[in-house]
Amino acid sequence: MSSGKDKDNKDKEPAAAEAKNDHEDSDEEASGTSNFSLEFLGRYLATKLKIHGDDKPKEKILEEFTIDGIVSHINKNNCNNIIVMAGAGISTTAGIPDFRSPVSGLYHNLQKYNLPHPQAIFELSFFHENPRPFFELAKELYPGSFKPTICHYFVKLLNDKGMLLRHYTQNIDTLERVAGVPDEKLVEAHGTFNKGHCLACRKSYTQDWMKDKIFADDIPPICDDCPGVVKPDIVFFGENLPEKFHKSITTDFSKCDLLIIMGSSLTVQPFASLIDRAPDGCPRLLINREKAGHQSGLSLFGYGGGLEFDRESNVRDVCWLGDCDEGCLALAEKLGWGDELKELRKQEHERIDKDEGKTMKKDPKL
Ligand code: CNA
Repeated sequence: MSSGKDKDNKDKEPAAAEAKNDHEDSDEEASGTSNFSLEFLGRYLATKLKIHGDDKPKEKILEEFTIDGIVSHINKNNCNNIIVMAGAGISTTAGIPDFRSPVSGLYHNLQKYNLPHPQAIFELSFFHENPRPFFELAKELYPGSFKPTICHYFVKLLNDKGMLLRHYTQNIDTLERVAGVPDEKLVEAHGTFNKGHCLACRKSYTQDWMKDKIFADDIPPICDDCPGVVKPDIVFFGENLPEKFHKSITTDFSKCDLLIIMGSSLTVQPFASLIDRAPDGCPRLLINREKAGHQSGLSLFGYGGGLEFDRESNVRDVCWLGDCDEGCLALAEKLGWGDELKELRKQEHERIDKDEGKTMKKDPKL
């Protein structure tokens, strides 16, 4: 990840943007302003300003706006530059809660940490004041206690078949790595528990070092060389995104021949805006429990942007609503890899249980 030494503020936007999004949500609720009226206002302004980014006639790219349409696109075009964008929803069936799902989401279960507000647990300013809640939560969610899901193995299979250009994940649980997605194909946009650094002298620490400290309740872990606190390299609100993220997005998206987005509310910037980097001719498939990305950014102002599956002008976007594992399995089955995917998951879970002897919290069955 880009180090905390780099004080370029450009990347502080993500945290600010998310905080702003959340703030805007509550304002919206309070004032009763609906997405409809915002969209209406946006389209009205777009008409007045003569901005018609969404109106230009476009060539239809998919035969149908379904998983079948996506499969036909893959087969006809021999897609081998597929980009996957993933969020917390691909890991919920492994037993790791996401942020925003009602009842089960982390934000709804943080009362015990007595925080000023839920996001504070991932805010650097609060962490400096009181790092304990973050480390208590880290203990609950620590990598090594969970097994990858069908989604993670689907991405691994895409790579094995030479079809994956890059997997961009917002997740910090390292399950892509556990599933065998190679480092060069992986962009961990919000960092990872894989490594850590002393916040004072920047000395680097391994995951095992941090894990030993955290599980021995030696919290917060203190640097061996100075009195600084050691923090896993996960990106907090107010921190820069990893350099690999910025380098990869500049070259990857122009090549993308299919974008698959799964398990994300697409509310955290700049990650969410990556959907707009896919070229015009590139289909985009959302696999999620709820619609996402369709009312984001400039789309609210009738100026293109965002996923288009709800718009009459849609030529390329598919929304598949349901469980990510089921969506990936449906896609794999239609590609003729259903059994291979199930077998890969079974064998890998057996291997993890046997070789690593880890005590897993859940073994979800499809
Ligand atoms: P989010 O905002 O919590 O959204 C998750 C989305 O996934 C929601 O739209 C859910 O409806 C959907 N969802 C949840 N479970 C499933 C499922 N089984 N099948 C289909 N859809 C499902 O999370 P995002 O990833 O969009 O937000 C980005 C945050 C979350 C990043 O900064 C992450 O670091 C952070 N996060 C990561 C983890 C993890 O590493 N596993 C866990 C919790 C939060």
